Amino acid sequence: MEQQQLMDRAAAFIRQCYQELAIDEAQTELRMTEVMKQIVNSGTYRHTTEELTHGARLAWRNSNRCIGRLFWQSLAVLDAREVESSDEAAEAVFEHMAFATNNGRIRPAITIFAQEQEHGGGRSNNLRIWNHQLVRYAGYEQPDGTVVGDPLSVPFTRVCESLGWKGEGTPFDVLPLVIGPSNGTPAVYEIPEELVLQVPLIHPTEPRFSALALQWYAVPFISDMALEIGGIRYPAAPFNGWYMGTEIGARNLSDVSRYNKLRPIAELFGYDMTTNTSLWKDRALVELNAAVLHSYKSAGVSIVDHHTAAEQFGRFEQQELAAGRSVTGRWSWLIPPMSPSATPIWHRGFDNTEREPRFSYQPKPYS
Ligand code: HEM
Ligand code: NRG
Repeated sequence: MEQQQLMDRAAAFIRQCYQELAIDEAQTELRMTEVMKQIVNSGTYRHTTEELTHGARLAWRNSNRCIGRLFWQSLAVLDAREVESSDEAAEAVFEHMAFATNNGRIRPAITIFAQEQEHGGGRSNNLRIWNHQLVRYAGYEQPDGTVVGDPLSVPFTRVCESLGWKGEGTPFDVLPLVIGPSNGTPAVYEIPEELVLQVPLIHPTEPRFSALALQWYAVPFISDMALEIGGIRYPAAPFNGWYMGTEIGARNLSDVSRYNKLRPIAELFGYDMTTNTSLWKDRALVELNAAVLHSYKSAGVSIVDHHTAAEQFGRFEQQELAAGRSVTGRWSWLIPPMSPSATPIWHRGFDNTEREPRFSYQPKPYS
């Protein structure tokens, strides 16, 4: 990045951060001078713990595709910037998982590893977490082209296998943690079983539902996005909240290109699948999503339904307006994938301007 651009982004962040944290003008100016000096002398600068914490929370607040932003101020920020080896990184990731899972009372958290050091125009060779999420199920393509497990995980599962990992071959094998430099051979770690809380799916009124042998993991930990704060990039910054039920029931387990379970569910409930007009897919979706919410609640695992999440998003907007800020958002992601027009979000528009601090996509470290 051009030095001038870095300085501009750093200045904008420091101003916003210190103003929101109610730090006085004199201290803000002092810090501004210090940051500019660091940039001139070293080409980059280092965030204080306070800046890192607030910066990560702002990145959540600015996540246009996230409906869960009401709780942005409660994000726990774990500083792992001193970590250098893959082994230490895996240790930090495991600590994050235990803290966040909290026996089911999920705590939103982020672990932030070293910032990117730029050199000679290209990107440096920082540690990356190669997994899309810390917990995901493997996908194995069969000779006949069908997939056992999660079809979305097929390419990454192949990477794991090429690194010497071998799964049991069930539809719900938890993939290993893969950490390494963006170019070079990574290390592979089996995630300790006690850190992977999972929920077998049961239905509130149909006992035969459990015969489908469906399950999902408790906590979504996104681990492949970069965090950008004031012109500084953090290529490894895994974060988690809790699930909205529809992510599991109206996408992961029901998409035709994922676990594709609407047919077996409709069969179990005896819906007429010879005609679209019986709405068997819609009915199966409702029962599957009811089962997801009921199962997580019964297991004591945090989850939110899409109606409550939409209400909470409305409160988030009110709260931001009251603080004198506007809310940005991406409509096509904020609407839930089930009954979207039954939420207020459907009937509105959003300004999809992208603000920094933010979470951004980055190229995969494998091809
Ligand atoms: C996206 C809900 C916490 C950052 C989403 C999506 C949902 C959601 C439903 C859309 C996902 C999709 O359609 O695939 C929630 C809920 C949370 C929560 C219920 C509970 C606390 C967080 C936290 C962060 C975050 C803690 C970051 C600190 C994001 C980002 C995206 C997103 C960056 C976009 C992901 C992408 O582009 O793939 N969230 N979220 N969310 N959320 Fe949240
Ligand atoms: N749809 C994905 C997860 C995306 C992020 N969702 C959250 N994030 N709830 C899935 O696995 O279904 N979060 O940080 O809580």
